[in-house]
Amino acid sequence: MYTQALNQKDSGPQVAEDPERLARFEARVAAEDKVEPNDWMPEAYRRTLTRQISQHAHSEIVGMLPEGNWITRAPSLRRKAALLAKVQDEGGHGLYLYAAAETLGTSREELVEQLLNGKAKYSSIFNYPTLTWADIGAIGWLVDGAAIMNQIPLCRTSFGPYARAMIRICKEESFHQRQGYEIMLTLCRGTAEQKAMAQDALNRWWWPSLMMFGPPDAQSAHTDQSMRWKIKRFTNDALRQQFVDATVPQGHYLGLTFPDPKLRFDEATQHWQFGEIDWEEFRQVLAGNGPCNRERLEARRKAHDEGAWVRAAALAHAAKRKARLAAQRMAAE
Ligand code: FAQ
Repeated sequence: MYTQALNQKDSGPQVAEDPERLARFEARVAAEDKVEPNDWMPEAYRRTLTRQISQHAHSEIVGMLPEGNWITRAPSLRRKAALLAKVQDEGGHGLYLYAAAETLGTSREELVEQLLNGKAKYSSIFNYPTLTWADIGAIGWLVDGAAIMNQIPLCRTSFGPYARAMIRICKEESFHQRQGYEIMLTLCRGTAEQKAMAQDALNRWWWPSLMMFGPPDAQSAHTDQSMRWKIKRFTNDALRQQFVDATVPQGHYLGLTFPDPKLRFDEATQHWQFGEIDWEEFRQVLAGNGPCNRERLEARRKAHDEGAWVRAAALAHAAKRKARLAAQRMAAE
């Protein structure tokens, strides 16, 4: 039932909830009490969390692909070791998040199936190609930087397992962001050719990074309800603005120029104002027409098929272990 509902809007099929239970639930959320898997929760709360957490998990897993492309070509052993560790962390984040989503009643197999059959979304950002080594710097600096801005507030999200998973994830993301910025700094202090490579990476990753925060608030289907249930703590536009304010001075420190002629600091609001985001590009990427959508899903499907024997072996091992433990218990009784 939950799986069927996963891709429907929260405003979709409404389950008539018991008003008293609903009021008690809303009072708990308002009092900053954490909701735990065995607690009663409205179906729409379960549905939107399953949607958000599983899409987040898929993003981590698909997000390993653009960087994985550079592990064999990292310019030194130190860079290779750091990138390898980062990509492994992302695999780990996906696993914590699938585990958190499973506590809401949908199995990991079903969630993965939704990714592989194209029904579930994953972050738009991972449908762009990594053309040069500087892209690895730009991903760490901008993509992980945007991810942290969005995810720090999720450490206080109302659903306990998601909030707890996010604490560790955010610590690791912070290392990822720094390693990216350090790559950019090294390139910007290098030769003119290296600095040009860093500038080109910023030019290509800036706008897609701003799109990571999701559609403008006025067009966001889920923000209002998710804010009321304290799943989201800030709106998409508020986080996007925080990211721009934090990142623009970092780019200027690198000596780089942002690909936005309208970018300017507004003394009155103390915020960086930025130009119009190309939401048509965002819609196209979500519709499967980004530069790498097909390639990413094909890579995931191939990895899933090639990993079938690992899953079968793990299940067989678990079954043998369970039988052995049961036999030992029987013998001891
Ligand atoms: N891409 O009503 P809203 C990372 C969809 S992890 C694709 O605003 P919501 C780590 C949205 O799902 C990056 N789809 O939705 C890393 C919904 O569609 P649906 C992932 C998007 O949920 C770094 C529809 O548009 N992070 O980067 C996107 O309230 C480096 C309407 O949108 C998370 O998932 C998008 N950018 O707010 C890994 C964080 N934006 O489901 C490797 C957790 C929106 O109705 C390397 N998620 N959509 O069919 C969130 O905070 C929220 O889900 C938002 C969207 C803010 C992403």
